[in-house]
Amino acid sequence: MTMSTSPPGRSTAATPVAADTVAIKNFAFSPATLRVKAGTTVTWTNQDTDAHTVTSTGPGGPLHSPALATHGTYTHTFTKPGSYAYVCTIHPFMTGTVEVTS
Ligand SMILES: [Cu+2]
Repeated sequence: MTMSTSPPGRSTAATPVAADTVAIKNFAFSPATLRVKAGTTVTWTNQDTDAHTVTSTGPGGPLHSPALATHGTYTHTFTKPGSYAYVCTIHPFMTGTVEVTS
């Protein structure tokens, strides 16, 4: 049989992942939910051939990337604890969250 099973490490998108990088690929943010400590600089890298943005949802959010070309990067340093939701404004179905802990 050629059935492939997911390794346990590759869990669902909703599980927070402790890291400081987010890949944008296949029209999704990976990991979709990132958990970092306050003061962490997070880097997004676009690995798709389509342009994407990293844009906070709601007013007053800190994330406002330009349209990122292939291999383009965007960084932001999160100084305050909280939950920061964002989308790609070009593809609003692409959503992500950064959870910042103290
Ligand atoms: Cu996009």
